[in-house]
Amino acid sequence: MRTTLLCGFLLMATAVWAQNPIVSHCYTADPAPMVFEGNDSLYVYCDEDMNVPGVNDFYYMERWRVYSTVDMVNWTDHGDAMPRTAFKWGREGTCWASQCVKKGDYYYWYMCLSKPGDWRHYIGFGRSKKPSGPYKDVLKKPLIDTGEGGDIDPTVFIDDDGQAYLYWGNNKLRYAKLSSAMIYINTSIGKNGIVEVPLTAEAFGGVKVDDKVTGKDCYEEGPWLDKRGDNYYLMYAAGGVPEHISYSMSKSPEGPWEYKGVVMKQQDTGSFTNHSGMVHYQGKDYFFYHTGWAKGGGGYNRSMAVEEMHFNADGTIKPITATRKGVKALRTMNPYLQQQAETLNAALGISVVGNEDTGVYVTGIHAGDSMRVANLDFGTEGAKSITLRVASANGKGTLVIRQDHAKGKVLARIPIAATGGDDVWEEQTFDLANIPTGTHAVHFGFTGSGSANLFNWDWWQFNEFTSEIEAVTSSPQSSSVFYTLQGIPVANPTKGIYMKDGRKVAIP
Ligand code: FUB
Repeated sequence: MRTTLLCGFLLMATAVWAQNPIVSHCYTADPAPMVFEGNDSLYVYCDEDMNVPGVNDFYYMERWRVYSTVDMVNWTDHGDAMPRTAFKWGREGTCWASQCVKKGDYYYWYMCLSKPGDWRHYIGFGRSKKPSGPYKDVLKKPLIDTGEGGDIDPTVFIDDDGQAYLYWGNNKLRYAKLSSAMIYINTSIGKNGIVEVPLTAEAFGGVKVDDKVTGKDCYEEGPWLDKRGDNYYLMYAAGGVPEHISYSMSKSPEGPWEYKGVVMKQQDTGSFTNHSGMVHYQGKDYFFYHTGWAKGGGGYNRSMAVEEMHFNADGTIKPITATRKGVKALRTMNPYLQQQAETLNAALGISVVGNEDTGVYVTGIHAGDSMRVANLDFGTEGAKSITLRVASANGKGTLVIRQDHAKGKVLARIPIAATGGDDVWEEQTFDLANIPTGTHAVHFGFTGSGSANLFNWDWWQFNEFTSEIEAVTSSPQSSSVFYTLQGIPVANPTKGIYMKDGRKVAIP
């Protein structure tokens, strides 16, 4: 009995702290993290492993996806930011690794995919004015085509002098300098602008010939080029398959590279590939990689994960272990602000899609599905109600909101009435049966009948249980104007808390 109790307690503790994988409602691979100047969020670009019946023994990837976070534990899914079909020359199911950078007013997302009738990959890119897209193939043809294959896994890095470098390659490592407009390569170096990096033991720890590794290590694929201080880093998937992550350093983005060792050794994470990226965010360094850890996951159904990374005084990287625990939240989430339903700590069963009218929203909701949002600070007074923006064709779904986890205290049981269609959106406010106070995760569970989507969900917002808000919300307000909490109309509100449409809103 004592053992059972202890095990239960440990399991619960593990569940509470497990933050990896960072996305669990779909399979995400080849993470490329990025922080853009002037933007508070950390973005991760990736490709989506798709679980397609009959295609179980290889990759099938039809799109790239973008996620962002401000707290490292809740991740906003930005939907289908770049479908394969955006590349008219692209082959079905071949959307592999990518990385996005910003230059000037544009975001440039470099990725690799095949052409119809051809299994070789080519590097192309999408351009957008927003980090979450939509991205367009402005070149309308591959940017990189060596004619030899292996043109996969682009990493792009803009040096302090503004010069952008593109590295890539499987079993060969190549680089090119991008033109200042980022859409061509500078042909003045290497062979037509492409330089092949010698895969020597000094540079990569060993060499691989005919799949046999001689020496301690070798370059395989998935390069990541970055810089900290005066040091340039090249991380890569290493050692053949199954892969681990190793790295080399240099004083120049063009090398020569010096092998420095293993960053993340091969571990049984359920994925025989690994693919890494590093990023500095809110004073910490983070290492992103992928595993087979999501439910039903494996080598072709991978999931992104993150760990904190640390450097030694000489710039070398301290080895990192893949953990289920992942990283700690950087801050709490405010439940009294409108939060997108697709901002998730974990989810099962649901899908995230988007369209021009609604933007991104949660759909594919069925009985037994669930979503979780972590670290909501309800304050001392707590929440009295929740407002949802939902659309439902059948009105057969019920949302059960629980505190902390799937078996936690029920905060509300909300039948979602039919709104007239899956695209007819309504804002509905429901009182809570229990008042959450302090900091908690919230578990959204779904019950209902039938095999059809129960409802679509755009956003939610808890409403605070305070007399101050009661007093303000009861004052008459125009529907289109922001007011200060004292009731003074504000034409162009800046950062702060305001009243709009009779509700308290915050402009971050
Ligand atoms: O995702 C497909 C391929 O698997 C990537 O391009 C490689 O880096 C490996 O992760």
